[in-house]
This record gives sequence, C-alpha cells and structure tokens, in this order.
Amino acid sequence: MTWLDQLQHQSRQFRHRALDRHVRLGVTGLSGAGKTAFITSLVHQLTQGDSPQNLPFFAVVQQGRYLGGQLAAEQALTIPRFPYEHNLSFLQQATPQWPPSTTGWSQLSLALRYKAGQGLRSHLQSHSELELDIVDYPGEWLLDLPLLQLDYQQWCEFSWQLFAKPHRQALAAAFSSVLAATDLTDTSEQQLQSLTEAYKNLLLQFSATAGTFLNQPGRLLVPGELAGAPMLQLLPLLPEQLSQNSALGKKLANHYQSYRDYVVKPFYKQHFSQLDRQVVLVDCLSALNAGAAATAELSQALQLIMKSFHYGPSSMLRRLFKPKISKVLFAASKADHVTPEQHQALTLLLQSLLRQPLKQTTYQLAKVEAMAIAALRASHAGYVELQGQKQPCITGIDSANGKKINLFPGDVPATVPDAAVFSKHQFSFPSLQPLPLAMQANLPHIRMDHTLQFLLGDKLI
Ligand SMILES: Nc1nc2c(ncn2[C@@H]2O[C@H](COP(=O)(O)OP(=O)(O)O)[C@@H](O)[C@H]2O)c(=O)[nH]1
Ligand SMILES: [Mg+2]
Repeated sequence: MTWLDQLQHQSRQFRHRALDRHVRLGVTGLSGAGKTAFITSLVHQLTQGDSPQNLPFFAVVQQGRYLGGQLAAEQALTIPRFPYEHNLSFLQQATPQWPPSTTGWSQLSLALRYKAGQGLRSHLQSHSELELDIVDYPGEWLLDLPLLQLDYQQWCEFSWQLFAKPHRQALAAAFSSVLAATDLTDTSEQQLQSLTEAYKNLLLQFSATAGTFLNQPGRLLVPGELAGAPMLQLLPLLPEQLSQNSALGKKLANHYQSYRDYVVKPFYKQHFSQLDRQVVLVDCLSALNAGAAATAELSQALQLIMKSFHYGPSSMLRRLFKPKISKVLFAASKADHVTPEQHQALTLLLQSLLRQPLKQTTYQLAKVEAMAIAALRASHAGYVELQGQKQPCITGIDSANGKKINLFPGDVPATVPDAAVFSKHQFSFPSLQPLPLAMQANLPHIRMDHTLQFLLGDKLI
C-alpha cells in the first residue's frame, strides 16, 4: 500500500466511524480457549455461511436483508493479518486438523453489506455497509492489567501465594531454591538473565500444566514484539527477600515499573480505547477435567479479566484509557464436547465462575451476556437406547487416536463444584478432531448465529 492508499484507507475508516458504520470487535481468551477457531468460523459464517438455515437467529440474515461479507483487500501494513485462509485450509483437508495455534495479536477486516430495514437509508440507498475489524489478542495480556494496581512487593506476595497452590507447588520448588541461593547484591546482566530464564522456564512449565491460567507477566510467555527487551527481565523474588532492601530487589522493582508503564498501559490504550465489542472465550470443560485447584484458578483469572470491563465513573481503566466497549460476550467454548441438554448448565457454570450477576449495573457500562457455543462443532448429537431408555450422546472423532467415538460425556455442573465433588469424581470431557467437510459446505457450529446477533445485530438494522 502506498502512503496515498494508506491515507485514503484511514480517511475512509474515519468517515465510516463518524457514521457509525465501523465496528471493532476484540476476541480474547486464555491460550487454548478457542480464539483462532472462533475467528475462523465467524469470518466463514459472515462471508460464506449466510443462509437462514445456517444462521437462523441472526436477524439480518433471517429477514433476507444480508447481501454478503467480503474480506477487505487492504489492511494497514503495520498490523499482523489474521491468517484466515491458512486456517480454513486445515479444516478443509480430507482429514481435517485444528488450525495451528498463534501467539501475539492480529487483525482482519471485513465489509458487510446489507439492506437497511428501517429509516431513511432503507428508502434512499440500495445497500448499506458496515466495516468490521476483528482483533485477536491473547488473554494472557489482559491478566497483566491487575499489575497496575500492585506494586512490585505486592506482586511478589501475590505470585508466591499462587505458587503455593497444590497444582503449582511442586513445579515452583526448584525456582524457589534458586532464589533462596541468590546473591541479592549482584545485579549483573548475567545474573538477571539467568534468573529471568529460570522464571520463564517455570512459567512455560506452568502453562504446559492443565489448569494454570494466571501466569504473569503475560509478555514473558507471549512476548510479541518485545522479545529480548530488558524490562522483560522480571521475576518475583521470595517475599522474605524483599525486606532486605537489596540492589537486586530495587533493580527488579524498576523493571516492574517500566513494564507497567511501557507495556501494560500502552497495550490498554491501544486496544481498549478502540474496541467497540468484545468476546471472551472460556474453556470451562478443560478446567473441570484438570480438577479443583484448576477450576478455582480459572475463576480467579476470569474475575480479574472481568475487572478489565468494569469501567464505571471511578475506575482506573476509565481514567487511564477511556474505553468505549459497549457489549461483552462471555462464551463457554467447545460446547460440542457435551450433549445439547447440558448447554444450559454450561452457561450457568460460566456465570458461576465469573461470580458476577451479568446484568448492566451503574458501574459497568457494557452490556454483558454469557452463552455456550461451539465455533466449530466437531460432534453430532443423538440418542442411544440403554435398557429401554433413550439416552443423549454425542458422536465424534477422538483426538487421542483418530477413532470414531460415541459417548455420553457426563453432566456439566451448573455451579462451581466444591472440593468434595472433585475428590469423588474425575470429570473427563473429551477432545475431538474436526469433522470432515464437504468442500464449500458451511462450517458446522453451535450458536454462532446468537453470537453474531448479540455482537452485531443492532449495527445491521
Ligand atoms: N470441539 C471443539 N474444539 C475446539 C473448538 N474451538 C477450539 N477447539 C479446540 O481447542 C484448541 C485450541 O483452539 P484455538 O482456537 O487454537 O485456541 P486459541 O489458543 O485461543 O487461539 C483447538 O486446537 C481445538 O482442539 C470448537 O468449537 N469445538
Ligand atoms: Mg490462537
């Protein structure tokens, strides 16, 4: 794109924004929650799946007013593009695979054409256009927000409390010994680097362990463009080391401060001040599979993320970043891993993990909703006869061995189960491969039409 094209692109965006014809949708979720699958499906539904049979609850389609969606031909050169076509090709193989995982953030723009249903535009224009920017960013980065409210000492205390939890304790023991043997007067580059490396390894081990969601700082795990920056030399000293007012403690506190000022704040400024709508994907079922401590940590992480969307009059977010997100959807992803009559319980479980009444309050300007979805449905729901009774079941392809399975994955608890339930019962919701697609067929989904209606319906009237 030449500078002239870029200028034209920017001025068109500005015009569209001014006319409310531009929506910027953020898609976030912790690693593995289903962001890549969600965006791939969303784009596919809007560009190729727009039939009333496929999207019955998306009003603009149901009313026959949707004229189609197209990927924008141009995108600002400085923004990584979401690899939609590449992802789709994995799903369209003879033996379909899940698209590869990504790190960092990316964006994709779509132009959605529709006939206005009411008002002056419906009489004067042959069609209207809504420009949709979809932004994919790691939920790990959202979990850095709480750092703005903690100083270095408080962060160290918070971290070591977390590392004492049963599913983390054993992994953290070696790093704790390394710190205990560290010379706190030594602030050499070599020492900082080797300690950071040890902490990063610990975070990597945590993140490879099912059910650890709160790994901070997010950029040490997903550095994006900051790989190698000195302020990423960041680690929590043991709380008892902090009272010693050491040179190393001071140096790390400085890095912590820089990280907050130069990474966390700009991230929120750049993303939050521009997003209009937000989807937070949550994989509740994997957390249940991973046990009590994991489920408790997911709940803690979600509540912290939820705080990112509380930006009432007195909130720090509002003062610092002037966000304007007006709708937030919390979506329990991968609902195709359970039988349909469990979806309501899955939605209730998500609400119970959020520990939030999801209605608009005076301090929460965004409209918030929760639902159970599958961006890419990988199972068929049906029934089996068991001792003369009809039992719900799902059929799919087991990720572990590529074989067809037919099972009842179990009941989903509608509230967060207590430790006693976990000690008696091992949840084991399956993991499935994508179903083979006939070429050109719509990507199968669960409630992507409800999702589209909640996120975009009011912009397409
Ligand atoms: N059955 C099913 N599995 C899904 C779905 N979405 C994601 N997954 C699974 O979750 C994994 C991680 O998804 P991905 O979209 O890469 O997550 P991300 O890290 O948040 O981008 C995928 O490889 C799939 O195994 C879905 O809608 N249905
Ligand atoms: Mg991804």
